[in-house]
Parts: sequence; structure tokens; C-alpha cells
Amino acid sequence: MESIARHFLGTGIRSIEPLGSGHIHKTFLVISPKGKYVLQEINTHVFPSPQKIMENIRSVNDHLENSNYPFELLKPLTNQDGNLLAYSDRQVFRMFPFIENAKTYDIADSAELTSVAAEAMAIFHQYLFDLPASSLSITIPGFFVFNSRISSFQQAVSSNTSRVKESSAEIELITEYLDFFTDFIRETEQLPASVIHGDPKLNNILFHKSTAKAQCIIDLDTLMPGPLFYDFSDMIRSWTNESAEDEDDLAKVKLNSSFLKNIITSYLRITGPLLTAGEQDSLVKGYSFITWIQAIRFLTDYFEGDPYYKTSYPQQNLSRARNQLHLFKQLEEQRAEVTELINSYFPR
Ligand code: GN1
Ligand code: MG
Repeated sequence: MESIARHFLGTGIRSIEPLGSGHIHKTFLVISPKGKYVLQEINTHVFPSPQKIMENIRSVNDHLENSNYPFELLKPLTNQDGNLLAYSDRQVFRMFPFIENAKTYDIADSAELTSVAAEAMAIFHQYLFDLPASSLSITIPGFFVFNSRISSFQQAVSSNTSRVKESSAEIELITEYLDFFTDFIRETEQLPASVIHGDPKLNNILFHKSTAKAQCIIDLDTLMPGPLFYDFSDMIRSWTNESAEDEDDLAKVKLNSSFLKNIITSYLRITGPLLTAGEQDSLVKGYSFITWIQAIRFLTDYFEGDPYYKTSYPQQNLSRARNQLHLFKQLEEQRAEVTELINSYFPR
């Protein structure tokens, strides 16, 4: 690991420690005489062409740098050969500066925080609306092909292993919404692709330690052409849950309604006027969709023997799926109110 860090920083590395809670890459904090840096080994099973990620990040950073975008940009370092990636055997690495004076949250601790975060994501989208989505590469083929996620799930269910048998309640709840969301997927297939983040988890937004303002949006690996409702629905999934997404005590998995309301209002106050009629409809019908899809993804991974998401105990992906479904039910209970609130931003 040290020799890889030296590719970017030269000699004198003082320490390299694991960092963060991502499910996909391996991340390390590197301390060197030049300062603190983040070294990441890219998971090439998930991202088959790391070069495409780095090109997308460069295009987006260039675009934002030439505007009045109000947040800091996270710029990857070049190594001694002038490349953004360094290779060692089959492993691929990159490095970013460690952003100082920042705070991250795995779980929102106030309604105010969800407003600040939603406004930041809205501004991010707003500044990327004029970057043609087709100018970016697809970093994970099929990432937004939801029908394939459903068929992988159904195929995994049909294997009827002991993991499938113990999950009948979860399979039943997912199946209850299958027709509704299959229609949704069909209706949204013709939507224009936008430049979207693709993983707007709360801990992918850095906040200034002292002012609590948004500082920087990180993890641009899934930033690619995709449907706008994805980010909206994933913000709702990730930020309204009062527990972590792998909390297994379901009594703690509570939807916070004021977080939900603040996310919707702060996001739509900025982006509402910019959306097409089709996009507007997609936010209404699809506000809970990514929570349902995430449950499908965790459960499919569980059935397949956990090849995708890192786990620290055998039932963890099942536990994550249950957590997401518990949140999903609560989101669906609010459908009438949410529909009214979202539509209030779209005078028609
Ligand atoms: C993965 O590893 P991380 O935290 O960046 C996943 C997201 C999921 C998320 C669920 C490339 O993100 O799509 O929403 O886990 N990223 C990828 O926690 O699959
Ligand atoms: Mg991510």
C-alpha cells in the first residue's frame, strides 16, 4: 500500500489507516509530509472501467469550475506518471486530498441538516443541467436498468435456497408492489437522461464543521447519465431513516416526517421550475421507488451469497433489506401527503 501511495506523494509517507464506511471500494487515510490524503482501491468487479470514472469526474469538475458553483470540488491527484490512476498487479488506485474542517453524518440529526443537504443536491443538479448527459460515460453498465434488477431478484428467488425460504415475508412485500413499479419503470423509460449523482447518501455530502453549511459533494463514481428521480428518491431513502441502513432493530427504523417534508421542499424550491412534466410525475410516483429497489438489491445479494455488498456477518444483507422494507412501508403510508406536497411545486 505504501508503494502505491508513493506513486502519488513521493517518499516520507507517515501512516496509512482504513477510512470510512463504503460498501464497494477500500478507502484509506494517508498522512504524509505534504498533508492528509485519501487513497482508494477501486472495486473493479463493480466498476469495470475505472478510467471512465476519472474522465467523468474531470468533465464535471471542469464544468463546475467554470461556473459560480458554490461548493468545493474534489480533485483527484495525478501520480508521478501524470495519470489519475495507479496500478499494482490487478489492483487500481486513485488519490484525493483529504478535505479538512468537514463533518459527515451517516444519519441526519436535525430537520435543518436535511434542508441544507437537499438544497446542496438541488444546486448540484441545477449547475449540471447544462452539461449534456451524453458527454459522460456509463461507469456501471445497467446501473439504472431497473427491470434487470427485478429479473435478477426473481431468478435468485427461484433458486429456492434456505436463504430464500427464510425471507418469504420480504419477498411477499416486494411482490405486492411489483405491478405498480413495473408500470412506473415503463412510464419513465422515455424520460430525458440528466447528469445525476447516483449515490446521494447523506455521508456523501461534507458539511463545514463550524458553519454547518454544505461544503463539498463527494463520491462521483456513479455520476453518469440517468433519470433525475433516482437522486430524489435515493435522498429520501437515505436521509429520512432515523437509523443506519443496516440497523437490525426495526423498532429504530423510523421514518422522520419532518425530514421528508424538508427534503422535498428544499429540493423542489430550486429544481421544481426546471423539471419537465414527465420528470414531475416521476418524482410523485417514484419518491419511494429507490427504497424498494435498494431492498431488492440487498436481498438479491443475500440470496446470491453476498458477492456485491461487503458484509461483516452472514445475515447482514437480509437485515439491510428488512430495514429498507420497513422504511418503505412507512414511506408508502405517506403517499397522499407526499403527492400533494410535491404537486404543490408544479403549478399546472
Ligand atoms: C453503495 O458503497 P457505497 O456506499 O458508495 C451503492 C449504492 C447503494 C449504497 C447503499 C456503486 O454505495 O448504489 O445505494 O451502497 N453503490 C454502488 O448503501 O452500487
Ligand atoms: Mg458510493
